[in-house]
Amino acid sequence: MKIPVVRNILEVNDRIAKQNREIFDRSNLFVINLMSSPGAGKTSLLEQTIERLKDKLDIGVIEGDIQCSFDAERIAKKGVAVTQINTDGACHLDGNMIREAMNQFDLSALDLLIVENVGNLVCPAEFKVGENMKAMILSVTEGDDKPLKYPLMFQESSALVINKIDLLPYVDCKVENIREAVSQLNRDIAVFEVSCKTGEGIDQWVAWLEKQVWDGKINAGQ
Ligand SMILES: Nc1nc2c(ncn2[C@@H]2O[C@H](COP(=O)(O)OP(=O)(O)OP(=O)(O)O)[C@@H](O)[C@H]2O)c(=O)[nH]1
Ligand SMILES: [Mg+2]
Repeated sequence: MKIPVVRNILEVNDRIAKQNREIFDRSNLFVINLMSSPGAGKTSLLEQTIERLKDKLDIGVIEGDIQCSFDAERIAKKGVAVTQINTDGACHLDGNMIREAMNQFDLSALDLLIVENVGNLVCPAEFKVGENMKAMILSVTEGDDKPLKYPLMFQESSALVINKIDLLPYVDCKVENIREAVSQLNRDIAVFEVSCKTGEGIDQWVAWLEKQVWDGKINAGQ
């Protein structure tokens, strides 16, 4: 008897992610997959971003966490639609999880859907969810050696947000070293230096993101 074996989990996931993307495209919805290590500042960046963009764009957020709904509660306070996924141990989101969560939104009423992935510097970069682009955060407390030690996420991302620059005087991390390493891995990546605590640099990131959304919508409409 021939037993079928699904050899490539990533291949199956890619197929589901592609279907998700087709659904998002039909709603002319731009989707960003936001990734980082635990605690680098994903939810903090979302709070700052939503504050500045919510009068210009209709935004929805999918929060991915192993457990709890703390982050979804923080985002709900900003007055945008949010759904929490609890992965129950899985260290990344995948296409199937997003398929479930996206049904909770009126997709055609949204311009931008932001997926906050599970905090992890490795696995989320391997699993597409149907996004238009991936973006990542590296906080300066993690160290400037991280791009070369964990290259995939830096290679896959369209934007790198270097966060917690208010802490630079206290940590042995040089932003020039991060920039140098990242430029070796991904020449096209847009790099921003921000502090979600002081607000420094956030406007530049938000302006770039808003442009991506409108450009994406124009391209989808053509
Ligand atoms: N000093 C400083 N602290 C920050 C900054 N950004 C975030 N934090 C703090 O870092 C901690 C983690 O921030 P979160 O936004 O929850 O990080 P996260 O990446 O969403 O975390 P997970 O979802 O658990 O992976 C919180 O205590 C934030 O207040 C920053 O720019 N400067
Ligand atoms: Mg978070």
